[in-house]
Amino acid sequence: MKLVYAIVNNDDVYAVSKAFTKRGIRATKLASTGGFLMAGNTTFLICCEDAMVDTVIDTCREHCKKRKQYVPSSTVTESDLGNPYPVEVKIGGATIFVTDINRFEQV
Ligand code: 2BA
Repeated sequence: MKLVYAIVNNDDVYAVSKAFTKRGIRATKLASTGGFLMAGNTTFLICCEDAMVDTVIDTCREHCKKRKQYVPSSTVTESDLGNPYPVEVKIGGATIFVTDINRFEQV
């Protein structure tokens, strides 16, 4: 079994949740915050059979959009402190980690 962590933009959460449910994928949603932009995002925890992992990733790929955002250049590098122009940051789709599960119990 695997545990998939999928960090998803809040704007994509509804579509991803609906698609997981339709495909029989069980998930827990955690409210999370990106360390860089310090904006809210959502982390899905999905424990599933190994054979299901690709379906989980494909579902995220289908429903998570890539976005651009502009941030002050001083956010990105200390050497740019004097630069008045914002810097483009590309966000997402989803950021996904897959880990092994040693034991799964529901008691
Ligand atoms: P944030 O940390 O708020 O990052 C948002 C976007 O800002 C990132 O998009 C990336 O394009 C950019 N970014 C992040 N750190 C940067 C830096 N030091 N310099 C320049 N640009 C930077 P994504 O890569 O798509 O990440 C979206 C969200 O996924 C992140 O939000 C964070 O919550 C999570 N994430 C991404 N990579 C991670 C990792 N290696 N470990 C844990 N969480 C991660």
